[in-house]
Amino acid sequence: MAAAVAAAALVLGIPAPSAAGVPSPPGAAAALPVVHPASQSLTRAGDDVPVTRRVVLVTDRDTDPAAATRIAQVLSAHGATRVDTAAPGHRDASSGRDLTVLLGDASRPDIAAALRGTTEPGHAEGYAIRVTRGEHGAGAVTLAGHDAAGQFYAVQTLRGLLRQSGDDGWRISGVRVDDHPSMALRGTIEGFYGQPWTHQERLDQMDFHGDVKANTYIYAPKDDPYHRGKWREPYPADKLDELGELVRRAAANHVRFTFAVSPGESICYSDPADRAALKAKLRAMYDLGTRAFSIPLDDISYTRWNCGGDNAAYGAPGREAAAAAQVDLLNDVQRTFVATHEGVRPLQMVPTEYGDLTDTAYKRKMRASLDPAVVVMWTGTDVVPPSITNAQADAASALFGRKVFVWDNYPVNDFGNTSGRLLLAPYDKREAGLSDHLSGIVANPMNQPYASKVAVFGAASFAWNDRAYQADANWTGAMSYLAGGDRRATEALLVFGDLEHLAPTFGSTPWQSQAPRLAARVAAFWDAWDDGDRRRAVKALRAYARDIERAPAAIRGGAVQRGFVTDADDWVDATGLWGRATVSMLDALAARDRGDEDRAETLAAASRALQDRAGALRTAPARNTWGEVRPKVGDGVLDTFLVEAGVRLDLWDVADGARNLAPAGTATASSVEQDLDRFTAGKVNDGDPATRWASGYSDDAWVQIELAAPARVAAVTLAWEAACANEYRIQTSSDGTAWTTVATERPESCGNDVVRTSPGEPVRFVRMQGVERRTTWGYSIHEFGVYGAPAN
Ligand code: LTM
Repeated sequence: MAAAVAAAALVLGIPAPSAAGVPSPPGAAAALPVVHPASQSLTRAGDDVPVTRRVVLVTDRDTDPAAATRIAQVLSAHGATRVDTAAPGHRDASSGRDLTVLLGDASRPDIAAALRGTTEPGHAEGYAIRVTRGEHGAGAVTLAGHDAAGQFYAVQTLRGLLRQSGDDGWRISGVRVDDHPSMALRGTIEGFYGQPWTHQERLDQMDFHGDVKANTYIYAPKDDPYHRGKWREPYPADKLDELGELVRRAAANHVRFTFAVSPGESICYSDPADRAALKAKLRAMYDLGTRAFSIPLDDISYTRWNCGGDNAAYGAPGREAAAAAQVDLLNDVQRTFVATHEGVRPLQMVPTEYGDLTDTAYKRKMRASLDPAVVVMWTGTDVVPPSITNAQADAASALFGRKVFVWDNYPVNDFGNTSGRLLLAPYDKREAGLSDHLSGIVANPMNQPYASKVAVFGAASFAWNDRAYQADANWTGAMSYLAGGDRRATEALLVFGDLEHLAPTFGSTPWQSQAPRLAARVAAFWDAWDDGDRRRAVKALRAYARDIERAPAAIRGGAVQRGFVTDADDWVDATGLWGRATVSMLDALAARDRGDEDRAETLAAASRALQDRAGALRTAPARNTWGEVRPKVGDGVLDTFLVEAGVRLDLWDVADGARNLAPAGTATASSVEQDLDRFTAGKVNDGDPATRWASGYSDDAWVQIELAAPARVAAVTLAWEAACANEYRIQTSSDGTAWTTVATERPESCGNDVVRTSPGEPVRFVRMQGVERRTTWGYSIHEFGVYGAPAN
């Protein structure tokens, strides 16, 4: 007998459906839908089929309950007013006109017959979909899972196959899909320092993981005291209740809640009581339903023991002895806990040497003695690697004697170089083919869970199908997902995300650049401006600046997930101000170009006031370990543009309308920090705000530009890195030998300095001569601008 499940079945608190696929443009009926993660195979099989008001959902006892609940929810949100369930073979008078959905195991006879040539999945977590149209025009959708997870993922893909067709309601693309994950482990490790996510945020993340076909969430928040410092102590009852709810919510989304406990700061490896305490902690989580466990041993000292017993058991402290002690513990947990408890997956661990490719006594001991079943994590060639290649993954796997499991430190923002940043660039620079060399990838997210979804959406998509992954298209898909498919909000998020694109490493060179879309527009602006095509230049950049200005309203307009808006609130505020400042400055340039000097001055002053307001904003409350800091927005691109535009206005009548002559000149310096290629003098005039010159560690260091031809110089701009000067001089010379000091500066803070000079006699050389450093490092400058006019 058919049973109505419809909307009433939505009891799990799963969020309203949103785009797993990017909406197709109108009129593109026959175009294949874009689905994230990309399916292994998705081809057109026939016409699209309508979602009818009544849908018959055919299930049996092997149908995954989570998949059944989700499909009912998806159909109800896309035009079905009634979803009736029926058993296979059941016939119902009206079903000939209604959409029929077969959901279940691929081996079920009605499903196997309906697949009609669509490849049977044959792969863990795999599934097949076949959409067909019957004689009466009614559709049939077959969702066939290799296992329960496969059924659930078939439903997730179906969300991306829905498209609205005018007044006609919703349609399902007439496709055939054959899909499975490329990597067995996909998802996140909540492994950052600073304020852990809240319980509600984690529940939401479980639903999100289900949406993006991620099957792993590792619970390892560094600042949960019971995870590290108080690892021996059981969780208090209320916390345990929360964890239990989380485990259940994870299971309802086919996510393996993976419980991690990190005893390395205080454990006595050889002490039976400590081992028993550790296993008791795991056992409590097992009793809650957890079937996956991890013992991270990162960020601990391995050159001292926590007890005298370990000295007796493993010898004097050192790399090899530390590995021996860790192996002893891990093998014990794997063999006497994991292997003896029904359904538990192989133990995971994070080695103390997790972020390099150097063979050491520690790694040799690990690969020789660690139980082969234990899964080993690795962060790449560094804590935050600029990229991960197949060759590196192979090398790491060889070092640890098994395919490593990547702990990807992106988009985590708990370290100094991320201060004031949301990391919203797409997941990128991981080589296609890594699925052959790794056991999986989990992303370590930001303290801001909703904002992390941009990168995690990409990481999960990459892990599902690395060979088909396209960073840019996926980025749009991620924003569309956060915006519930709303086009205007999606566009606003892309504009906003571009301004939060910079992704730092632990070193001085970011691995993702700042605001690449804006930077390209700014470069085009100055090209057109300097070519004399000023109106066109202003029109084009102003349109984008207006998009920046209006992004906050679109982001806060209602379509974007509330949690994202909360996470990004301070950055969104700052974005609005920077956008207005940019529009105002462009209007000032346009007014000056029209000859309206007064209006130009008023508008430039308004822009500067807005820049000051934006610069005065602080993130509050601070979830991160950085404390209260300025939310960074397009830094190095937006602020640099505004400085340059301001200088151009200031110098309008000076030196025939000064322009930046530095890029055509040659930079040299007294010294380069550790003679590193990435800090050479040429970085100050390469036009790239992400690069920088850094000097040796002396007060009298200098960097200079030799101009292409003698010029009258009206201003110098310096974009300082954090290692700036307490005092410096600007000097000029016609021959590079005899120098004249034209300005002495004592800046209050490290930022963008604009130094006006009197354009007197033509000079060939302009120098920043250091007098006193602000830090123990040298001097460091991103860009050195020389504004003037060639003497001839
Ligand atoms: O990366 C690992 C394995 N451990 C820690 C993380 O907990 C931390 O979030 C990241 C980023 O700061 N760095 C680490 O070393």
